[in-house]
Amino acid sequence: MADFAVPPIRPFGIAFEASTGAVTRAGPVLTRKLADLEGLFQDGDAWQAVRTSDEVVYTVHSSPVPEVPRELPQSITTIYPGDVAGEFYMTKGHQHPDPQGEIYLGITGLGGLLLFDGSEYEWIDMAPGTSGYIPPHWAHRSVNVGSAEPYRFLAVYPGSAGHDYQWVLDHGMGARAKRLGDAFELVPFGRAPERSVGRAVTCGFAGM
Ligand code: S6P
Ligand code: ZN
Repeated sequence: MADFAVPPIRPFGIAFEASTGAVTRAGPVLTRKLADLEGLFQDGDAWQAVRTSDEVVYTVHSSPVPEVPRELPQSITTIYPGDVAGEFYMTKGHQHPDPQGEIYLGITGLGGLLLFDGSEYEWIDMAPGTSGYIPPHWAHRSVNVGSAEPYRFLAVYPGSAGHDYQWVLDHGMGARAKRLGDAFELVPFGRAPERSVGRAVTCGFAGM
């Protein structure tokens, strides 16, 4: 498997393959299956029942730009359609331990960017061409909100930001994106540690 490059890095172009999420030049590729998402879906029994299914929930194709200070790594995340007991497939979600901003750009499919600062959450509808801004100190998770096609986006982030996944397990993400007919709804976390101040918003994309 390809690895990150070692600085100093000379300028180079990166091709993004919109139909697969692959990048050229290629760096590491991460695959997250249902079994890798322990403790994240609200219905733990439903997750237990499907955890061995070997189903891929999302992939992350990175360029060779390394996660080190002063570099700007890029990656393409692809979240496949699906849900666990009505809660849509999503990324694990994380905080940046070194609080720095990040930019997402929707490429294919329809999704959402859920942000949580520990007390309030925000939601950004993501579609091809939509750029979502993640300010410092906001944990972030991406969701495929139920369209039949994969939701795919580009992420660009400071190489020194880091990834804290335990923060999300400890604090939650403020809300959950769940199926509501042909659309979706955001349901605030309802029990400790799921408590939060947030908005119960019903959202949806026409034609889904
Ligand atoms: C990195 C950026 C994304 C995510 C990717 C997977 O800062 O936010 O590349 O790593 O979408 O999400 P997660 O929560 O599993 O890292
Ligand atoms: Zn991030």
